[in-house]
Amino acid sequence: MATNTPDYELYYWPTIQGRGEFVRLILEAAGAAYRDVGREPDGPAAIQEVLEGLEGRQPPAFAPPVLKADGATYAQTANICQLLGRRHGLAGQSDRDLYRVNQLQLTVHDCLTEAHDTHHPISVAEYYEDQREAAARRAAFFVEERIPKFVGHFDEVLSYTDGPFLLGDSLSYGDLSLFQLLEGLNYAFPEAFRRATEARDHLPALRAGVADVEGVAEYLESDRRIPFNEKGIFRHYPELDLSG
Ligand SMILES: N[C@@H](CCC(=O)N[C@@H](CS)C(=O)NCC(=O)O)C(=O)O
Repeated sequence: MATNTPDYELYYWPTIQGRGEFVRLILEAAGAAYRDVGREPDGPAAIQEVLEGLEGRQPPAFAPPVLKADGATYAQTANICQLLGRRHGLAGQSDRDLYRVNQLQLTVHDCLTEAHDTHHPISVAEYYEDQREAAARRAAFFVEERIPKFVGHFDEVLSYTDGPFLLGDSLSYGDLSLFQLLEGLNYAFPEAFRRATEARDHLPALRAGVADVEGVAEYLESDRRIPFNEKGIFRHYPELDLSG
């Protein structure tokens, strides 16, 4: 949501959802005013500056996404999500809630990393096409063993309240991130995801509940939501999915 007086600046690659999407979803759900700087004409140069800590006395960040808030820069997706979640009432009511949400967030990131490594098991610096053999081996374990294990875990975690969210009817930033992960798995590995979720009651309610949040619903329909594509973390290569 770009306005003249943004509260936040997000620095992330302009053509993919990637890890930036976990940040965007919180900003959109919160109705926060932000600039998606990477998508502006001088975005790549701005990202480089913020990564190198060239703006004032900011320490460098290892990799995007980076969030600028109140003149300070913050990196690491889970860290940014927690910062925004706490500021915008999306982190529960207590320390116990906060750590529970963070636990979910970090598990989402564990799965995210494994999903990424299916198409880049050897090196992020090389093309998928140059590591296809290793990718096929890696992906086979992911779709057969890891997707069912993660998905089963998330469903069970959600079963401890009346739902639809981790903390019951109170949305947290962990729910937004779990939503994004599930959308991504569904895009990249539709057959494995279908099989892993067919007997799961709580995940469909979570997905529907998040998609129905006012700011999220509007965002998902907007052109600010970059479609999934084969440059991002969740890539649909049919040869890496289970066969139907
Ligand atoms: N753990 C970091 C990982 C950041 C990361 O890997 N960013 C990717 C884009 S999604 C990147 O540009 N990495 C560049 C690199 O690792 O050299 C986070 O969650 O923010």
